[in-house]
Amino acid sequence: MRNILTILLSIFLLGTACSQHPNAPSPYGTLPSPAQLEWQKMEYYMFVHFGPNTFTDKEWGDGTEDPSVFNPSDVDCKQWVETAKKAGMKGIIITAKHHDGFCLWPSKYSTHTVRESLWKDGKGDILKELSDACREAGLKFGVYLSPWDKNHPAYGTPEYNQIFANTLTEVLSNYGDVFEQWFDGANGEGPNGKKQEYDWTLFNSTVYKHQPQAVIFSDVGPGCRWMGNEAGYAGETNWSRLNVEGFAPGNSPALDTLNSGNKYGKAWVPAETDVSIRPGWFYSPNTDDKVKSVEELLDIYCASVGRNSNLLLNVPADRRGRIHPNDSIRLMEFKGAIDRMFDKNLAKGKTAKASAVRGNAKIYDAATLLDGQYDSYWATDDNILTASVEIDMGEKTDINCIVLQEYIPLGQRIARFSVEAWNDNSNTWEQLVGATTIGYKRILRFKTYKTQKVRVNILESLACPVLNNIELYNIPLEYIPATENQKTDLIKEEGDLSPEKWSVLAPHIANIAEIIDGKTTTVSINRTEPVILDLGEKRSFSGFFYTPENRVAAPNISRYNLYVSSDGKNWITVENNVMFDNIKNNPIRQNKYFNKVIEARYIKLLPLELSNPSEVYTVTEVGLLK
Ligand code: FUL
Repeated sequence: MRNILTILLSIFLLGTACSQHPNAPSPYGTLPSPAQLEWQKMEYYMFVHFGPNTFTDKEWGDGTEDPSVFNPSDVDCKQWVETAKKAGMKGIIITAKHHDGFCLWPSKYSTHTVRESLWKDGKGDILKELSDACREAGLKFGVYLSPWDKNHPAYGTPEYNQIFANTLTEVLSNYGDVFEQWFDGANGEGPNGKKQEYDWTLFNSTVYKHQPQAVIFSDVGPGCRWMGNEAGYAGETNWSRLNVEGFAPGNSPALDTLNSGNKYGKAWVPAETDVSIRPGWFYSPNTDDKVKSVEELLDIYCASVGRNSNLLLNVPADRRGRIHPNDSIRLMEFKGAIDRMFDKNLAKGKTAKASAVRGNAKIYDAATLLDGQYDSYWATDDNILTASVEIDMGEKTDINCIVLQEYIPLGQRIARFSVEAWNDNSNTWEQLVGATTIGYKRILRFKTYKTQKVRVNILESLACPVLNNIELYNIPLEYIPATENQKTDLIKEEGDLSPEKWSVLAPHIANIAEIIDGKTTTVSINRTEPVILDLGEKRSFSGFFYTPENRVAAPNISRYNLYVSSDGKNWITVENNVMFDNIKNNPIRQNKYFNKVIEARYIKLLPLELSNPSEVYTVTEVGLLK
């Protein structure tokens, strides 16, 4: 009897053992929090810049503007929400308070708010209208607040930090759930000429107290990080890990580190790509015809969402308080293009096999890559760091795009991979594309290839690879860039004075004429030397422009004096100690209009300060505005 019992027990135990799965892979490195994972799955959401700058053609207000300039004629936050939703976006982040200190809600900690404006007789509240509209439509609501405040009298004193924390409390406890708190790290002078020492520990703890689930954006997180430029391009290599020790917002690691993260970083601080649909962040009628093209937006999408980063696309509200038709039409075209690209996943329902499967268990096999389930994944045994997956589409098919996803709840592991296609003429695998990191999502576009089988090779992984999704597409040819990252610089604009008779009198360097040739080449000039133009004759003009070198790390002019003269000897100061706002992070052409039309033959531009320390400064182009 005892023997029979022992045998039965053994059979039972054996049965249980066989039906048990091998353990799931242990997590690798630091991991996303549940809030960061949920945030990453949002992928694409809207930034709205709105405030006094909307009405003054400025990128940075100086806090002295009369609040009555903020007077939108027809605010409709529901229209923003509807536009964002139709564009496929999952949320909206609003500039509740920009550097000018103006609050889009009637804050009791400021006297520079919607309450002091003419809008709705001072009774309006943009945060209320927008958060209500978001909630109603099922979009998430987020807030941008700049600690830099050029208006607040306490800015630059120790008291200001608590005032800013109170301001945060107001915003974070009165408008429902906030999915992201966007902290601008910019730190400049306030009304008393002083900079503030920010208390980030206080600011972050205030956010978590009122919105524990909020993801905090700053140069260095803790929730998500700036990816180092405002042009829309996350690193080709992009780790979600970052070493943050010793850094703070405004005092961040090198820009290329922000762009690529740290392979062995200690904190999980994924990248967010913030970029504007127009050249500047705020609405201006001057940029109505400069809304980015569908091709540019697709490149940005593939270089952000397609490179393990979320995309925060800025669509400014216009002077009515609505999204301008040029932007909303473009957004719908862009959404149409994305839908067409990802309309038919050619791998769906097809078969996949892997060179290695964890414990040979079905739950980790390659079929999980094609099942559309986020939480089912392919993995190998712990000691297998290189492996391949082969997808058989059953018949020869044109493909030119692949989407891959790592299962990041277990960490980011893959450091290098390649994609190959089977060539049945030569009976060999041919490489289509190779890249480094995958992370939450990687999208790669390549030249169209007709094949029945595609192979993904994991060539370097920091722990056993864990992938949960592979998709294959044949996207319309016009959505494949000739060369990735190719961008055209429109240097000439309508309204520029024609430079035919001009010459550059100083500095005396060989290629100096390139600063007025209408092309994108950049010239480096000794930092003490001004640029002097001779227009060949007296001309009248109402402003000038400076096109910097289009690189965040370039030593561009950030503060300048401008003089004019009729004889080249006696100079009149037209602009004294003026800034090119935000030129460091967004090095685009700067148009500066004077308050009156000027007549002169000679122009002198003297740099006073550069956006990056250097002995030389860079100029792509200078010119005059009609
Ligand atoms: C920067 C600001 O200085 C710009 O004006 C803009 O708001 C951008 C999103 O962040 O730091």
